[in-house]
Amino acid sequence: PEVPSARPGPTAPVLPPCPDSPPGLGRLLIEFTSPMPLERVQRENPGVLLGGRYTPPDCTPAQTVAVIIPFRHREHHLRYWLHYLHPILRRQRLRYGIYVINQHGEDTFNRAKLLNVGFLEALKEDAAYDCFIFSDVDLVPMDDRNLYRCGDQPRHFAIAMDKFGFRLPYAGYFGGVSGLSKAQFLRINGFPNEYWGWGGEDDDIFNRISLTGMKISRPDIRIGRYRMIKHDRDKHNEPNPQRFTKIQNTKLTMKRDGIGSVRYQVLEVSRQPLFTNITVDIGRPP
Ligand code: UD2
Ligand code: MN
Repeated sequence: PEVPSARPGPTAPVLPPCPDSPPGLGRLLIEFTSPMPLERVQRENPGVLLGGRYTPPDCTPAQTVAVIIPFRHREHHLRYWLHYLHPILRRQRLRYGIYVINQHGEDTFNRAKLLNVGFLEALKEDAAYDCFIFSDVDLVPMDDRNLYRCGDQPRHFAIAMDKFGFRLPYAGYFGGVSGLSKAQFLRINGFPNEYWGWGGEDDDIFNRISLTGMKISRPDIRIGRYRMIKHDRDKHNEPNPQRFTKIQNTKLTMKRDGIGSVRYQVLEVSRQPLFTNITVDIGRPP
């Protein structure tokens, strides 16, 4: 094999680029029945650094990926997510960090606003992040050929879910797990801050992408398969009755409502062994 011929310094060896299609990926067996203590997940992932950071030891990745998880009271799901995703992301040869954006208090949940906070706070931690993967805490891919990376168009990863019979529920569906480069995210002014409660925010994001002339890229339907941990609707995340009218108005609202207008207060940043927890006050619906 060819050896890279850049001048290696005495302390920093030059590593070859990480492979485009890493070896050893394929279908996975995913189940949520055996208990999953956090201590076990930590033991199984010794290579992960404080705050949930990881860099492949033997190659140089093209991107630095921030995984952003909107969160409140789902510790049980987070343990499964960390158990499955850390080894997957490692096998995918990614340089990454995990950010759990925890909504403080018991006011109405706001998924998209938490994701905006995650984008800004991850960049404050490391300005090198150039790819952002937004994932529900309860979604685990069933095939690790579904690479958690950004491309030249926004990416939708969770396209074939067990709860939808492994089919795309509708053409404009963009929920669950999605990924945008920093430039793509800024181009759509980030995500809406004004969707309180369940639903609609993913469709608004889809509209933003279409309205700025981008096209969604998706994996093969046989690869983009996911399991969702079964759950009831959470308290304080009732379906938002305004969602149907709001998604009709994305064109008008996206210029003023987005990453440029998000207001919040970080209450705590805590670097755990497998993730960084950011607890944030995002206010409440008007
Ligand atoms: C669907 C979408 C989701 C989002 C949502 C509507 C799928 C697979 N996912 O999820 O992306 O568009 O509809 O808002 O279609 N969460 C908490 N605590 C809470 C409430 C929510 O942590 O109290 C987080 C958590 O990461 C969860 C996510 O928000 O996975 C979405 O909420 P959900 O799982 O209750 O909604 P679901 O499954 O209908
Ligand atoms: Mn869910």
